[in-house]
Amino acid sequence: MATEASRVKAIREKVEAGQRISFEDGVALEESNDLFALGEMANLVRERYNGNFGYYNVNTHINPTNVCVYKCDFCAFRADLNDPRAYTMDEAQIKERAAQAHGRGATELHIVGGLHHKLPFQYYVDVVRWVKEAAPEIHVKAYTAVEIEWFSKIERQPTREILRRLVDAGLGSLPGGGAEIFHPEVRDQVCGAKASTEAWLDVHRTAHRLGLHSNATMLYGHIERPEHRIDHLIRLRELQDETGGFQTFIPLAFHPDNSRMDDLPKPSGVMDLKTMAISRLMLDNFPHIKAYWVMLGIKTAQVALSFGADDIDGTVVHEKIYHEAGAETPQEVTVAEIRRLIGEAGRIPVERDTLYHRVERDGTRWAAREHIDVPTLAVAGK
Ligand code: V47
Repeated sequence: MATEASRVKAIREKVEAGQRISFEDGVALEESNDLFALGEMANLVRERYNGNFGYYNVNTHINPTNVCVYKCDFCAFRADLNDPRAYTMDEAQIKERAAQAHGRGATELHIVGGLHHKLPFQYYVDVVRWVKEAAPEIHVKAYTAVEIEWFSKIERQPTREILRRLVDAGLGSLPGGGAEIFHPEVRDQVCGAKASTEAWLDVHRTAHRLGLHSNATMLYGHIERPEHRIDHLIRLRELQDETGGFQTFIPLAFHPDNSRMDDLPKPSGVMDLKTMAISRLMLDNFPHIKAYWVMLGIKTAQVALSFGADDIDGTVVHEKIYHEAGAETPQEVTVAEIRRLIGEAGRIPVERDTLYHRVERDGTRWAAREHIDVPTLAVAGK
């Protein structure tokens, strides 16, 4: 029987040769405790694609409502219609938030929220329109595939039509949320009521066909097993082979506080770094892997820049989903601090916009420059 060391050595040879690794290889990496070997391999791929750059952006989050028809076990953000915590932002509040973000030099607004029992699709279209009226230059990255599927149900229109209407209002791209864990053994338990795996993948397929870019996520560190994570990554890799429309993958570390799974421990530092590294290795066709500092904590996100990640997201303000679930990270990190952390990790800090154009900045004024191309996404053995 092959030892752990010999299995990792065989995988390392494939990675060095630029060959695709298999489901079994992924599971073997999950079973390995050789964190250094995992980090070294992931770093090789990371540097092959993104050299020594460490990307960040300047963004703000808006969560227009926390009222949600679904009750996902991991979610500490949602509220019932009559819950005293329930809120829905109106036009003035959305516009104020967008104008504030613009005034602070944000290039992106990340908008996601609950699926309100009573709000019509038009409200969600208006949110995008209000943002663009208040801050026309800002890129609107809005609504997860789960939200898009919900809009399609309440509006009785195909997702293509829903996306078209949102694009007409000013939508620029889709965030990667709502993916959780695709495997039915887990999905059915933690969020069985909401958009299925097939529906999630199909929304992104449709978006990519319309020329939109999107991100993808995986919520790890709860009830899933290693093979569920590898299965998740392979399903994303297959869709990316088909469309090429994903930009960034973001592994999301589960935060248990105030959720219905608050008896579970938080994922450990080792799990965070292993998941980051394995994601980089499995997703050989994704240009970017993001260490979302709000979720991971700033210190782990910084170390993750040597474990496969090339991006640490933004200077996020007004984030609610993780902070309700116990994230102890601050609401905002200054640009100077982000640049210092990236530089101290031995990387060259580069501000990017949502679609990975290099940003040139003079205070809060900015301009998007050339696209950041990732050189070799051709992988042998697909
Ligand atoms: O889908 C919810 C997760 C996601 C918890 O695309 C939780 O650039 C941990 O997808 N503990 C939404 N996670 C956020 C998201 C995201 C974040 C940053 C960047 C991008 C991007 C996307 O948050 C949800 C769910 O998977 N989530 N509750 C929790 N208690």
